[in-house]
Amino acid sequence: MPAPTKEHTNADETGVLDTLIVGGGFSGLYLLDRLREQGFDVKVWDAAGGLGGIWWWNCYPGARTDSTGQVYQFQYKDLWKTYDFKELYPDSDGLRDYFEYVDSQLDLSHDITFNTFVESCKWDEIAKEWTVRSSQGLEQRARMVIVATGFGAKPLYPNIEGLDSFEGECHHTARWPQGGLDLAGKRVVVMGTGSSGVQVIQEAAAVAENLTVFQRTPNLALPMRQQQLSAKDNDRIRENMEERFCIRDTSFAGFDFYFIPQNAADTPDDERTSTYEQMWEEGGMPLWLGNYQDILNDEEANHTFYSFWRSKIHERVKDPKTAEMLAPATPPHPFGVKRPSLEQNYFDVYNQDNVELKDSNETPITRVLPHGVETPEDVIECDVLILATGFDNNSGGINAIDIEADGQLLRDKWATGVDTYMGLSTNGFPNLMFLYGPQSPSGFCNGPTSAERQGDMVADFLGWIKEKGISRFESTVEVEREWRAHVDDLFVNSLFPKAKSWFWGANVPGKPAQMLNYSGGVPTYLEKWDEVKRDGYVGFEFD
Ligand code: N01
Repeated sequence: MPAPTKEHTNADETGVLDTLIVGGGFSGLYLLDRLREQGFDVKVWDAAGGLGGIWWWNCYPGARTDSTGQVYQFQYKDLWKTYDFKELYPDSDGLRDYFEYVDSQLDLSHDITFNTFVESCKWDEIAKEWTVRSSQGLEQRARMVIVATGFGAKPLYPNIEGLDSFEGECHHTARWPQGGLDLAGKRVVVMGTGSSGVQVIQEAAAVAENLTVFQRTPNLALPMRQQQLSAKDNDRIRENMEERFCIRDTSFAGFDFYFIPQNAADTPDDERTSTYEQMWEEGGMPLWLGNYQDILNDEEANHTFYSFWRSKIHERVKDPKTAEMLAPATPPHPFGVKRPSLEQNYFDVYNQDNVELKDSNETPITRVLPHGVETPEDVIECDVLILATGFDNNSGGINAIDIEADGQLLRDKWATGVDTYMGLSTNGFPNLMFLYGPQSPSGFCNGPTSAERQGDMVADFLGWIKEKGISRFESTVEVEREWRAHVDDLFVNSLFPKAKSWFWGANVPGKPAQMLNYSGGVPTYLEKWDEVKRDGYVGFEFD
């Protein structure tokens, strides 16, 4: 691995950086490295206390990827050739170890300031630069700002009376104590059964004195099929990684598999069931984004998989009432239009005497008391209250920053809906770009794939800007209107509106209902950008 060749500097002689990147997850790190290599003076500011972005924050018991480590890593610079994952699906400690490894190879943290929450970015039209301030009072001027805060930077807290009065341990999964919290022998309540909920529930069920889970919508979770990996396993896996990376760059969601090029609706029942059985044994995300090609568009086709899934869950859960709550006869929504999680023993824990499932539509938590939670039926005493209630996804982390240009705040511009050009930029806010931003493939794209492919798009674009001596760029209103219409059009013509999901902001009370994730697939997205680039970055205006 070559040592970084660029001599790192803080800024030019006037104290202005070329680029400040907000956020040091996969996307921010990749861009940092690419821009450094292009000779940019670039820094990253990150609110986290260490590397890894969302994997630094999400350190709750059981936090782990829903993608195999092999596809959930950087492809570039052959970093994958010399790193061994200990598990097929690494946990947050495993991910932190991976980021340390990347840092040891690329010396990224040299240019990152941690524990630095960016509070504001203000554009100066005369100087053509941004002034960025942190909540701790740091200030930095930069010609360009890249917001790479990820899709889950802003935790969503439920609005429940008395939450502040709780005298036990109350934590959002994404703000879990860094030193850990022992759940052994505790009385635990978990609110939420999304990916974070499923994972923390599995761990809490194993050690808690008792665990009460509040479910609002069943999670149509899929088997993970976790494996421990030896050095030999890693060597074997690496043998065809080149091929898998090629698929990663050309598949719908940036994973190493494609949809089955056949409709479930046109497949004979026996054949379809046997395919489902085989995929079920293999487990993982192919059951979602590598299933029959019509599964996310045709409700009848979709239902064939839902029925299969439901029968599998009912086989595992002994109490019929609980089984029905987890996997109801009437689907809560079509399969896969809300992100399914991967589980190891999630459904089995409901067979344990110490675990109880509550339907929060019928018996919601109405009030939090100092020593428990109150429902219309009873009071549940508890020591630990876990809020696995998700995020103000996609736009929440960006809107948490006072991004201001020409007297306008970005969050005000977006108050009635997000407008971007391919999820990368927005009119009225020059020299500002987003990575993994709203209206990009984001929620439908494997994180590292997006980090690298979108990172390349942005790095090439910024390199071109520099080469041309351009001091100001801004995308136009027309192109962002077209992009929004395109994203919306894909959405209304799909099954996605049938689930209240974070994909379109439906999980956040009062948030405008709008698709925030480009659902046209990564290859189409990349092709569209190729056209933009080929035509001289059409859609942008330059000074
Ligand atoms: O959040 P979520 P998450 N009253 O929004 C419930 C990624 N991720 O942190 O479904 C009652 O999915 C809410 O109910 P409902 C991954 O992309 C990945 O779990 O809205 N309930 C839901 O059950 C994932 O999709 C990994 O009806 C309330 C839960 O809380 C995304 O992050 C791990 C409520 C929130 O689920 C978000 O996952 C973790 C209320 N007021 C996360 N408010 C891996 O890769 C919310 N809920 C492994």
